Amino acid sequence: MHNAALSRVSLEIPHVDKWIKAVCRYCGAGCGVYAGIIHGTGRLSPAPFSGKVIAVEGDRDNWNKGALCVKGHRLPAILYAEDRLKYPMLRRGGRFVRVSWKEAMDIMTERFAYAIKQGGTDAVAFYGSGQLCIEESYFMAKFFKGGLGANNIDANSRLCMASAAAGYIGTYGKDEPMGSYDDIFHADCFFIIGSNMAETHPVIFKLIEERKQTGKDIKIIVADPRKTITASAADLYMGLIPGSDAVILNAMQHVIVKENLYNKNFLENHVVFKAIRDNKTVNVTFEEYVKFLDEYTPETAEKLSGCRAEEIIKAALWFAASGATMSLWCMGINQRTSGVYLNNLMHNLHLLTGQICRPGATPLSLTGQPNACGGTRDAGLLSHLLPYGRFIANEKDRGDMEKFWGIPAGRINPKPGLSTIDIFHVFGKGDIKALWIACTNPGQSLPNLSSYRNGMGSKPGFLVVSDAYHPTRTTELADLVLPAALWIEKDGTYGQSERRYQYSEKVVEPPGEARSDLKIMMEFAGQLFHALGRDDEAKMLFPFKNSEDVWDEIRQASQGTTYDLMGMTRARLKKSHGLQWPCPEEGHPGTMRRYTAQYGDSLVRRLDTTASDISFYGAKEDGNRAAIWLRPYKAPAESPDSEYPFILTTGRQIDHWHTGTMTMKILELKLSSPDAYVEINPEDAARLRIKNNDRVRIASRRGFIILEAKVIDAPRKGVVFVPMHYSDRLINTLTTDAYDEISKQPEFKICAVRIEAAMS
Ligand SMILES: Nc1nc2c(c(=O)[nH]1)N[C@H]1C(S)=C(S)[C@@H](COP(=O)(O)OP(=O)(O)OC[C@H]3O[C@@H](n4cnc5c(=O)[nH]c(N)nc54)[C@H](O)[C@@H]3O)O[C@H]1N2
Ligand SMILES: Nc1nc2c(c(=O)[nH]1)N[C@H]1C(S)=C(S)[C@@H](COP(=O)(O)OP(=O)(O)OC[C@H]3O[C@@H](n4cnc5c(=O)[nH]c(N)nc54)[C@H](O)[C@@H]3O)O[C@H]1N2
Ligand code: SF4
Ligand SMILES: [Mo]
Repeated sequence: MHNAALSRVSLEIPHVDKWIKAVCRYCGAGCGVYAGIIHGTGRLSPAPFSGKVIAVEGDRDNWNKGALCVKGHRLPAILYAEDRLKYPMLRRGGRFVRVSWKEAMDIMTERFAYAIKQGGTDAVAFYGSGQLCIEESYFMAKFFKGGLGANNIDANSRLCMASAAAGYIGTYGKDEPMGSYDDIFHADCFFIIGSNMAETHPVIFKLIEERKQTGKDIKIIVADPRKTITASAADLYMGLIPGSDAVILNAMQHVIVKENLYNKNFLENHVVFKAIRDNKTVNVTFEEYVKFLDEYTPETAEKLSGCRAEEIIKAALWFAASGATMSLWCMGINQRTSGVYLNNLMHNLHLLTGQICRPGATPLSLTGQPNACGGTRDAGLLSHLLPYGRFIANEKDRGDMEKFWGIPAGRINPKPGLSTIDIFHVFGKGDIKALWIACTNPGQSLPNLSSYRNGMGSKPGFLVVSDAYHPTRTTELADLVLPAALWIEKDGTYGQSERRYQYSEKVVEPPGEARSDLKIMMEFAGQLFHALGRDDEAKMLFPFKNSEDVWDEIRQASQGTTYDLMGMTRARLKKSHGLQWPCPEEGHPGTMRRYTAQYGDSLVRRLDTTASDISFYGAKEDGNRAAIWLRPYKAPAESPDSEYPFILTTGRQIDHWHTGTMTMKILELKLSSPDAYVEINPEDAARLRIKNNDRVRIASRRGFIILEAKVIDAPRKGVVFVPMHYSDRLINTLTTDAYDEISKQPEFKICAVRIEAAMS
């Protein structure tokens, strides 16, 4: 079993003087860590290292039980990279020059105030990240939506979790998983689809490997068009054609119904059936649902998906008949023009079989970034959201937040703001005149990149970027670059994949004049309000001195909602190894499994007085019942044809993090995965006369790049894979920006390309 990437061995460095509790800053698994610093006074702790972090250890008392992956183990080096940005830099005459913070803030204020005077509050925008702390995300949501009445504020989670969030809301009325990592220890069948978790959530995957090794009859199903490292652990591997998931998921439901393996009792008590007819949502009967599934026979599914009918039947039977089934999915499902439908289909399988709301039986969408859940989703950083499950488009929710924030009724703009792709589109045209990007690198990570890079580089609008490094593929396009504190150079709270909130201490000072994002945000908000002649209001809206003050307001904003964080005081979070919401009172242990009173959700009885045990209390309008949706297969935005005969899919490797600004600075990681490549199946390679390590040209309708070929029996025939991490090979110049019409999440996983040997 693949385990090489993981290590339980801590770096025993003798002269660490103090270990301080924090959280890994990379993936949404959210491993607890301890950072080891030295004082730099003794023989074994020489002065040049004074006050520096020299090691990390996994937190043995946290869910990860001390384990970290290769990236986590090497975290300290990201703090000390040579290209750390230490001072604000302003573009003057085509060059970046160092300026003071005062100059930087004055210019930024002037440009944003000017934009608002010219074009109203729709003319300014903020593009944030699932890697900002909760306090930072909440502050920006309040500043823009409550303070300015400006909704053009979104985050990179739009590229990542938007379909998952919309899927949960559509099915249960509320976002975020009901289950926990603990379910892994109780599950008998794992259905992993569109996730290469051995490389992307390695420590969670390790728990699955441990469960498999208990000697019990544990089944693992992996559905992915590539034979990934994750797939090598599968008892049943389904190498589907990219884009065909809906056919398989509907065919699995078809089999479950035909074989009478569905849970009638559960359906009667907890489920409604829904469909879209004439652009309206309507409730339908179980019989109509069964009729809808008629056409999705395993044989039809075989034709469209490239998986054998027997495999589909086997997957359905294992899923339905196991003692407890847990499914896990990620970008192979979310980054799709049918992403929301696919998320609903995942939930359908659990509701149909009653594989839900008990230990081991649960759907769990894996989140990508360390704070996509806590920050962008829960605290309301996305352009259609308000904090803690409230929506911009909902009048009552707007009223509640206006009252809570003490602002005049009607201040919050009732029209949801632009989503990521549209913000960059409009910025390019000049209608957004000032844009601030923080903690994300869209100059590399947006799809259909060339058009958006042109927009960011052309100068009708003013572009501010705060990042920890310079240059990046985004800072190089900016007018003003602000130096940000990174990871444990600032404190804050993070919310990860299983609703666990964790506080991360500030351990060391940032380099040069770098500041925490929160400090930059607070100062900018104060100055902008001053420039707009609204000093008094600023005092009322932003009474915060530090992140703890913001955290206290956040808890109040969540009070009484289904997220209730009142029990998570800062003092308690400091001592604990994370707490799972809802956690309504100080003595409350947190909630491992939602929607079930028997397994510890205290909100069930409070929000649904008639419930004996399970209640989907988020779906009040449907009588606290979750929805099984009739969701037909939709073809991807682009399919292969004679001109572009291959499907390009893009994604991740274990060693690197997204755009590589951090991991490419770490010698072992850089040496382990130094250059971009394209994975090609041996049969395709032979037909194209391409050999391993040959240079190939790969082109889509939008652009081309030259890469080394890696001929490997991983992608299925007709599919090629390129990682997203390499800043000198921008694979996103090829990808499509077509997006899901509900979630507005783009289809990074599928576009049509042509491949040929490159002239050398
Ligand atoms: N090492 C590392 N770990 C990370 C990250 C990182 O940058 N590096 N980033 C984090 C973030 S933000 C995210 S969002 C997650 C992403 O985590 P994952 O989603 O696990 O990673 P990806 O490699 O993007 O894509 C997963 C798989 O989807 C498959 N796929 C492509 N098309 C389809 C399809 O049509 N159907 C199905 N079923 N599968 C398909 C791909 O072959 C790929 O193996 O990782 C997180 N963890
Ligand atoms: N082709 C392709 N493209 C994709 C994807 C894909 O699968 N395929 N996946 C998409 C997904 S799921 C995601 S999440 C995005 C991720 O894409 P990005 O968010 O653009 O990638 P990161 O490299 O994580 O960017 C984070 C930036 O913040 C900086 N930084 C780090 N810490 C701090 C801090 O504390 N403060 C500030 N101000 N800056 C900081 C880093 O140096 C870096 O430049 O990419 C998307 N793009
Ligand atoms: S699994 Fe994710 S959170 Fe854990 S150490 Fe690795 S990158 Fe960090
Ligand atoms: Mo992501």
